[in-house]
Amino acid sequence: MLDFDSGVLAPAAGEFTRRLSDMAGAYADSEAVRSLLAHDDPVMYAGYDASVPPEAGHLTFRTTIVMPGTIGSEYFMTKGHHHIRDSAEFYLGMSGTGLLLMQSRSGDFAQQDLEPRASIYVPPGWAHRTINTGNVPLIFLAVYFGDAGHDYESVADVGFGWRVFRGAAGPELRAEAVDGA
Ligand code: S6P
Ligand code: ZN
Repeated sequence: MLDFDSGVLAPAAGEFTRRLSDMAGAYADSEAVRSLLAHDDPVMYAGYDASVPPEAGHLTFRTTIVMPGTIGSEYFMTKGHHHIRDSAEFYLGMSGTGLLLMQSRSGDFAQQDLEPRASIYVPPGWAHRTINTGNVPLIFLAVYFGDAGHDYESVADVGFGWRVFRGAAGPELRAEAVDGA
C-alpha cells in the first residue's frame, strides 16, 4: 500500500535516508553548506524500497520524500544519478510540487513538473534529479528495472546543466557550466 500523503510504502524492504553530509558537494553555495554542517546534518530526503529482487526481469519501485527548504537559495534536491545499465524509469507524483531534471550523456537537458498525478517517463541514458520547489515535502514513486543499478559518480563529476533557486517571483533555473557534457 502506498500512502500518497506521507510516502510510506508498506510493507517495505527498508527505508533509506540521505543527509546533507551525504551530498555536500552537490550545492552551489559551499559556504552555506559548511556553516549548516557545523551545527546540524539535516535529512534532505528519505524513502521506502519495495521488496523486489535486484535482478534482470524484475521491476522494482521506491518512494522518495524530499524535504522543503534551501541551501543558500538553492532548493533541496536529490543527488541525481545515471543507471549503470542504461534503462528507462517511470515517475509518478504523489504529493507536493517540484521539478524532475533530466540530462543526457551528450548534455541535452529536459525538465518536467513533478506534482500529484504527473506521470513522467525518463528515457534510457538520461541522468535524473528531483527538486522540491514547494513549502511541503515532495513525494513521488519511481519504478525501474531490478538490475538497473545506480551511478552517482558521473553526476557528481559532470554536474547538472541547470540549478534551481528560490527567486522573488518563484523558482528560477540558472544555467551551470558542466564538465564534459
Ligand atoms: C531510482 C529513482 C529514485 C531515486 C530517489 C533518490 O532509480 O530515480 O527512487 O533513487 O529519488 O534519489 P538519488 O539520486 O539519491 O538516488
Ligand atoms: Zn533513477
